[in-house]
Amino acid sequence: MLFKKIITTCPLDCFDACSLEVTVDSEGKIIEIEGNKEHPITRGFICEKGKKHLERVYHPDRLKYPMVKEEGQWKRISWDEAYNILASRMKNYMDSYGSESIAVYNYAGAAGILKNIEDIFFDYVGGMTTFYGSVCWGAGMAAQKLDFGRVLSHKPEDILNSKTVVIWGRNPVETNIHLVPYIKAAKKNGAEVIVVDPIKSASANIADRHMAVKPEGDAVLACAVAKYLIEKENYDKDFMNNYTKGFESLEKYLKEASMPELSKLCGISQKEIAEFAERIAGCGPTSIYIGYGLQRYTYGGIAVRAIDMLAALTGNIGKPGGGANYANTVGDGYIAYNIVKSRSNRPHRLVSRAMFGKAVKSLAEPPVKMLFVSRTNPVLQLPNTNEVIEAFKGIEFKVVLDHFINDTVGMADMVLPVTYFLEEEDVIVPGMWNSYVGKVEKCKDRYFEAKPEYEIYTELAERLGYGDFPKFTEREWLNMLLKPLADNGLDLKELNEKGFTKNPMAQDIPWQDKKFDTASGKFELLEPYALNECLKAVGEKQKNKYRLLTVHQRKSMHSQHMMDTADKFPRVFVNPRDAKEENISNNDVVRIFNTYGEIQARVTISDQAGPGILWMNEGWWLKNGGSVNNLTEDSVSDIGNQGVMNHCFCSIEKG
Ligand SMILES: Nc1nc2c(c(=O)[nH]1)N[C@H]1C(S)=C(S)[C@@H](COP(=O)(O)OP(=O)(O)OC[C@H]3O[C@@H](n4cnc5c(=O)[nH]c(N)nc54)[C@H](O)[C@@H]3O)O[C@H]1N2
Ligand SMILES: Nc1nc2c(c(=O)[nH]1)N[C@H]1C(S)=C(S)[C@@H](COP(=O)(O)OP(=O)(O)OC[C@H]3O[C@@H](n4cnc5c(=O)[nH]c(N)nc54)[C@H](O)[C@@H]3O)O[C@H]1N2
Ligand code: SF4
Ligand SMILES: [Mo]
Repeated sequence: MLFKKIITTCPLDCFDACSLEVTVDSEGKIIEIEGNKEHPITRGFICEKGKKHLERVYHPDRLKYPMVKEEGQWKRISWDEAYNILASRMKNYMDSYGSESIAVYNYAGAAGILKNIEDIFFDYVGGMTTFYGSVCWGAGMAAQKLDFGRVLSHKPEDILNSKTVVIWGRNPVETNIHLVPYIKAAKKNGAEVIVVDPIKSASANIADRHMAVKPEGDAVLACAVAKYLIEKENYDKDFMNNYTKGFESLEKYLKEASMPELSKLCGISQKEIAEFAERIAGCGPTSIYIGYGLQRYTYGGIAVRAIDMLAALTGNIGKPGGGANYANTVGDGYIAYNIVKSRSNRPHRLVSRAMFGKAVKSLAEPPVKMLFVSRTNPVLQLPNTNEVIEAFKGIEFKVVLDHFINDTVGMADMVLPVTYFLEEEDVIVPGMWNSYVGKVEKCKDRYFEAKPEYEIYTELAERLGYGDFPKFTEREWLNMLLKPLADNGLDLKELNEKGFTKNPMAQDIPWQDKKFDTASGKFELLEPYALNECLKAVGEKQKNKYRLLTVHQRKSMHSQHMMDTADKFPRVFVNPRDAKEENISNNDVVRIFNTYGEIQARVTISDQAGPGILWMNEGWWLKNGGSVNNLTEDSVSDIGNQGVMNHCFCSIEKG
């Protein structure tokens, strides 16, 4: 039998953006998916989710046809019928209530740039209800934009120049597996690896030191370390005096702060604070890898700004082996998403993503009558699930584009089956860590009647009589979208032939010239009043006895790979002292509840987190006892309109 090998790229919302080698047999069936050994960053190994693409693309439960719900049952319809229903509903709602009665909710479930056709289409229509803000990384993005002007990371290999590596609220062993060999190599090179996380995570297990900071305690810890270094005069005076804005007032504020109070607030002893400070300031370059869990809090922006401040103070900005590495949005502004002119020039009505439930419910003029959902599972993944469900119930017609019937599709009136990346041509321009652009190649024929989004929206435009919406092929769309990157040197030939190529906008060591993209051109330090507000709030007494942290897990991308789990209930990890106090044993089923809702979960007693902290993985389906977001608050962070899902308090009791 003859086999074909095709190079493509994993589109999951991941730091890594792995290059994949797909083996196809002579019948056109995919028989294996492996890592592409040629890729310099992802180097031939992939995670179990990457392997699982094979199972999911041929999964018997995959959606085969468009369907509508009639009396609670899904009924197959043709694409023709689907378009007619969508076009006539859209026209009716726009005529009777105005275009804002149609809402469009999408997210990052698949990373191909052509997947954003939906935004291009609805920007073209104009005047819809759409969503701003983030449930992922928004506070930290806003923070680094304030400090640096842009959000950039050092190239992965630069970690080998570090003498200290701080993994701050990030869990690469689960979420960024290709960073791990680099961390291990740095360690072999003599670097000390320190993990700062309330949970003794899998990444803490490969570190030399774990600092169990209290949840929301990062800004406080960073202040304590900065205070120590300023008082010892052990900081980069040249950088602070010449390349930053706002140091004088910050220095004064930190000098006046009380070290014993800071130490108590963040849960790290003064001895540990001093050791950490000496290590990151006095032993050669320190790279900091900042994660996203620590900014899903009310003061998430301040937390990241305070960590950036430490990178500045210790002279680790623009230097080999340094860096405050949060994300690497090198492609931002270089993809031509604005190539189609709006037919109406109407701006969208914008609603907060993290407050979806209460915000959508409150919209009156006009109310939302129709909702498009794509590349996301908002019923599970948005904060305050019960409010999201209520909002969904109030919307007359909901259509979801997906591969499977998940909890969001379950609440919809129509579902459209989309192709899997293995059936598509696309390009991925990663922005989290890996800075190689990846090609997505067709490896197999489409599954039953599944269609790619670009085709769905082109055909819908036709039904709506929008004659000037372009009818491009995949290749034509991609060439147009990539033009700004190509104009800046993207090697399209290499991309098409090898399946990946370096993003020409990527930098090995950002900010080497110490010229920042801020208004002042300097690194802008956080203001004492904002810091003060954060410190005061963190010190306030919490409402319920337990904090709940919901973290990402290796075996699933959010809810996607939890579809087939055999577990009847989610797992909750409880500290032995709390378990004893609540009279809870291993494997007991417990109720976890607060004012937002309740879930049932099965207990694992573990001392990975200290007393008072419960933790679970996110992504559990309603059929498994409930979304973890049944318990989370739908409000936003200080900056960046970020959901605050880790700012969560609850009670626990036996089943
Ligand atoms: N409590 C709590 N909540 C969280 C988080 C947390 O840590 N704690 N994390 C947050 C974060 S960081 C994020 S990024 C969000 C993620 O939130 P979501 O993006 O909603 O998460 P997923 O479960 O990955 O859902 C993606 C959906 O897209 C579908 N999909 C995959 N490929 C395609 C495609 O090509 N086309 C279409 N149309 N659909 C496709 C998948 O089948 C799946 O249903 O969740 C957030 N929610
Ligand atoms: N396998 C897998 N990989 C993924 C994902 C996935 O779902 N599964 N999701 C992808 C996406 S969309 C994202 S956004 C990234 C997220 O990647 P990460 O940021 O690495 O993961 P998180 O689980 O969001 O949070 C990281 C850590 O923050 C810690 N944390 C929580 N609160 C605090 C705090 O107050 N202070 C400190 N210092 N730490 C705290 C948690 O305990 C956790 O260990 O991962 C991506 N990669
Ligand atoms: S999910 Fe991430 S680590 Fe796994 S194969 Fe895809 S890109 Fe690679
Ligand atoms: Mo995310």
